[in-house]
Amino acid sequence: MLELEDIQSGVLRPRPAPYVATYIALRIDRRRAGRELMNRVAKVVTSAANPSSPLADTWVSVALTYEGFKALGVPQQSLDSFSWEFRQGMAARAKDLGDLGESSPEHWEKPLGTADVHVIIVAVSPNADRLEEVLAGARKTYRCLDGIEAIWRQDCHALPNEREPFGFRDGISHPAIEGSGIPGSNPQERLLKAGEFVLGYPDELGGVQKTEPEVLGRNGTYVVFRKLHQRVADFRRYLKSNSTSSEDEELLAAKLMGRWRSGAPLALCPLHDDPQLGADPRRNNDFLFEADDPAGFKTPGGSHIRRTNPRDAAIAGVARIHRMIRRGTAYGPLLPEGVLDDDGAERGLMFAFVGAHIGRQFEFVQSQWVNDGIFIGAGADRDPIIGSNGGPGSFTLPRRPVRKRCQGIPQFVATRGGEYCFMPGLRALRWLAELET
Ligand code: N7H
Repeated sequence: MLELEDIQSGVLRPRPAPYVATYIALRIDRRRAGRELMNRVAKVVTSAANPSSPLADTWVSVALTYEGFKALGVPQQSLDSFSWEFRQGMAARAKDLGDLGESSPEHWEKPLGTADVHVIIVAVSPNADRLEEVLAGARKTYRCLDGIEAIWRQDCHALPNEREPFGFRDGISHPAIEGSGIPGSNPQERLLKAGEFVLGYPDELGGVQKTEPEVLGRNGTYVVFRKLHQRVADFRRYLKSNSTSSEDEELLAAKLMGRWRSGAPLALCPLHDDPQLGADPRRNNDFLFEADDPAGFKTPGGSHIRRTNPRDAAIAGVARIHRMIRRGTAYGPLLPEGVLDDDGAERGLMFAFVGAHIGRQFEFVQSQWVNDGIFIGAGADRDPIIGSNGGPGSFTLPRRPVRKRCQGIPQFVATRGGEYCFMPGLRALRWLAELET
């Protein structure tokens, strides 16, 4: 059984739709203040105990970086029991993640990627009033606490058309987790072992991740935050200049994503959009690839959703051990419909990954599936939507009688910063509050 009352709500619960969200980064200048902060946040953080209650759609979560654990005075033996990638931090992993050129840490929005970011508080709600209410509670935990400094904030909000900045419906596909009480979105996917997403439980490989002491890691998990800027005008111009009509443009967008912008999957409606299907959570993720579409004539092997979750498709490796929980929230203004020139505004997604294995989940997907094509026999092709390439990308569109090669795909997404964090269980927050080192 999963100890839901000890797991933070933000770990298991999909974000509401529509939503508003705020991310706040804190620096701990005094160890004692940091411990008092842990004591206070343990009282405002919501647990996953009510997995289906609509009220629990509003939540506050708290996560710490490795530097944050150090600032609290967590003993070295405990620090060493966390995963290697977490201890390195995201900025140190930049080369492997493809964060090069404009996306490299020296260009990141400060203080992201620096040793100053210790704690990240996230508040999510279906509407602005309730967000403000929970934020007021969250602020009380650190305001007037000498030795805690709020150093960064990011506000996010669902766009007016309920799509992400490129115009696609997002937040559709989620893995189903044994014991969570939250149904997965694909009825054809077997439940995943809880240890894939929460420490202290058996995972798909039979291992159980533990920290020293066990209470520190149990019911907690890793969270990867990435602020990803989206070049919407470039994306639109690419579609336009590689299509002969607006229908053709929409089909190309769908082929790059694996879904129409409405969310309807090509696997279920390959020839035309079906907005009703796209909006129907009982049907819009109910599909596999292999039996029906092994060669990718419907959903190209190189499309964003088939790369990042090949489901049952024949690939080098096993897809189940690379599943991820995602929590994307959009920031910045909508680029008005039809505008093809960049207006200079910052817009994109605060991407959040949740999982117990940063290495074989997030990092693997980012480096082997997003930024490489070898696992699907597609050579150097990268993810056409989010591939980071430092040069023009390419994409293969399986077609009869001959495949089409899309060349010169610009990089549509740039990394503005990010952090590897750990989101402790509620008991662990109290353990941190009571540290005496
Ligand atoms: Fe992606 N987008 O909004 O255009 N993503 N993603 N992603 N993504 C998905 O299924 C997007 C990013 C995954 O199970 C959809 O919810 C954008 C990273 C995975 O079928 C859309 C960015 C990584 C899935 C987007 C971005 C992933 C997925 C379809 C960056 C991992 C589920 C809607 C700015 C390293 C696949 C849905 C499945 C789906 C978008 C980033 C992974 C619309 C804009 C960095 C696993």
